[in-house]
Amino acid sequence: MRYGLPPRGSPANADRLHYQRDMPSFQDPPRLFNAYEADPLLREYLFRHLGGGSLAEVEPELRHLGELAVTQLLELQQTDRLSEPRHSPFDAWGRRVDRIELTPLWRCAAQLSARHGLVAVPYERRWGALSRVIQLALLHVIEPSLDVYSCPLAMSDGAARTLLDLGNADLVARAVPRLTSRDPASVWTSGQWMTERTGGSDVGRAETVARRTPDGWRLYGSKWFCSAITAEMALALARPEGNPPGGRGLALFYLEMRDAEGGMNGILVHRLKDKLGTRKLPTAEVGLEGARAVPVAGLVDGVKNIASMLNVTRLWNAVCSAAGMQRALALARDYARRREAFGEPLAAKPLHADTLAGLEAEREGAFLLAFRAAELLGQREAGEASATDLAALRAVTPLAKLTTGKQAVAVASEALECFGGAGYVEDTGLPRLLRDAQVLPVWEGTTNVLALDLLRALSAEGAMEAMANEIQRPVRAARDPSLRPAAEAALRALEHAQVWMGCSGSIGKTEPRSSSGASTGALEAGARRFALTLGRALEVALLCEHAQTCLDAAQGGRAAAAARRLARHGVDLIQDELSPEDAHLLAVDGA
Ligand code: MFK
Repeated sequence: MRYGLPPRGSPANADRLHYQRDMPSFQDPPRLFNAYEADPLLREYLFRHLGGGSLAEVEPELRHLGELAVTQLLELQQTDRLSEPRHSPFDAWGRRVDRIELTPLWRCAAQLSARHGLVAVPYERRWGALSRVIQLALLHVIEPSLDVYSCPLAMSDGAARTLLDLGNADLVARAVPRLTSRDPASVWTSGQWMTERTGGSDVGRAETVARRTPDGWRLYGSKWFCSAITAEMALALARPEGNPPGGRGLALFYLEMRDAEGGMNGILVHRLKDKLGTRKLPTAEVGLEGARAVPVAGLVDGVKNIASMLNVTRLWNAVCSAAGMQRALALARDYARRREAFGEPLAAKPLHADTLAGLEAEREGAFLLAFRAAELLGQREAGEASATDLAALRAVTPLAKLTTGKQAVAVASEALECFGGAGYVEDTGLPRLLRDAQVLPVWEGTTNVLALDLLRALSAEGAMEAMANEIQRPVRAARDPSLRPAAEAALRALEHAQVWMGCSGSIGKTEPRSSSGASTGALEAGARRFALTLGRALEVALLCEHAQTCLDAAQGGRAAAAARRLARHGVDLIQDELSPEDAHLLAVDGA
């Protein structure tokens, strides 16, 4: 189908017809093709991991979703472009109701995602340790057409995982079957209520209080970013009265939005946020005025207890980053074949082709990194992860989130540029790609917060060794001489990262210390460069491994070209010494 059609008979269409009569020629809009069929990397990857038999079982659903993504859903996304969720605090007679009206596509996405088990698949575990990979492959093909309905799905998945991990039997029995239901009529979604005015990254500063009353716990305070406020339940952090400050003094609570009579559970929706992107997603500021809640696992360690949820939503974030890149590139590539400039299609222009090739290399690396994190989580959930795998999962999750989030914004920005002015015009539907990408490095932990999280994760015993193994194993698989330079770039970057962290030789046991003997402050200042170096090294390594299997199966040299190209973009970003001059850059007056 054609991308960018305005609704028939709308004023926009009338304008367009008038415009067309006066103009000598028109631009051919980009077209999208089946999101599964037209993604060779996804197909190769799934074949490599599932083999022909299991892939044949899951392929009809991938094809179906891949088709929906570029037909009805895309059409709805485009015709529905301007609608946004609406909050009605009161009914016509002044009663407080806090009704949220969702967009048509969101209502459709809720049904569709339940029916296709976008949350359920890893809990049904039909494909064993690969169930996560299959769930996220389904997500990958459909996500760019869901208008960020992926957000409530990610949080619901994270809530189910957290409740199961923490093992509160009553809450598991009540919520998990609903969160993982395939029945659109009874399925639940969950919110994740952490952020307060006092802190988004520094969650430990939360001021919401939990008070024990004769009829159970009640929460008082406010939450500042409650995404997908239409959820039926939420996991929230609050400080039981008398607890100490900081993350350890918080406890994790389960609450439901409505009471048994259907009224609000002591929860007020103050307003919806007016955001740069994710505009279909109703994100609310919420007041808690005695909301009934149940402690999930004790009365302390809330931050630690919600970590399972964060790790799942961070994985979703990485897959959504990869999926968004694929959508932006599919549009840009198709447009390059249609759009002529200076006498030939853009695709025939060496500089334009070079730009697209570079973007494709970035997206292939991002895809493989995100799915590596999925493989590891799937192994853990199936009880098949070794201690090394678990350490790798702890590190690869923030690594995948932070690396792919940055790539998603860069690729969306470049892809828009591939359309010239059209990429800057709203009714092409293209600017949304960039706006929605911009949230990916922000929520669920910013790049810097995750870089610090990675440093901490890697300082645990055996963790850096597990990380090193993640990079060395796929590199070893890449035997073809044409892959060696890229594979060696990944290894060199890893070695530099190990030396920089002071881990070379006595991995994991040393206190983090830079190779220059720098202070913890210097280590912290370099954390982002260190993390992105490991992220890119792992992407190149995984691409080399994938390329080798493609070469072995005579599937062509695309993946090998992507590996070489990604390596040429630069892997090692670490700076051994911080320049004392940097202090000048921090001074507002330049002194
Ligand atoms: C498309 C996908 C859609 C995604 C949906 C998004 C919608 C939701 C929108 C939002 O809600 S955005 C808000 C998300 N907020 C964050 O992601 C918070 C970012 N900040 C952090 O991650 C900080 O690092 C952190 C809050 C965890 C720091 O808090 P603390 O109080 O300083 O905790 P600390 O001391 O670092 O960690 C406490 C314990 O938790 C430690 O364990 P121990 O007590 O045993 O030492 C940590 O090791 C553990 N921990 C922390 N992060 C962990 C973790 N364990 C496992 N995995 C982690 N990621």
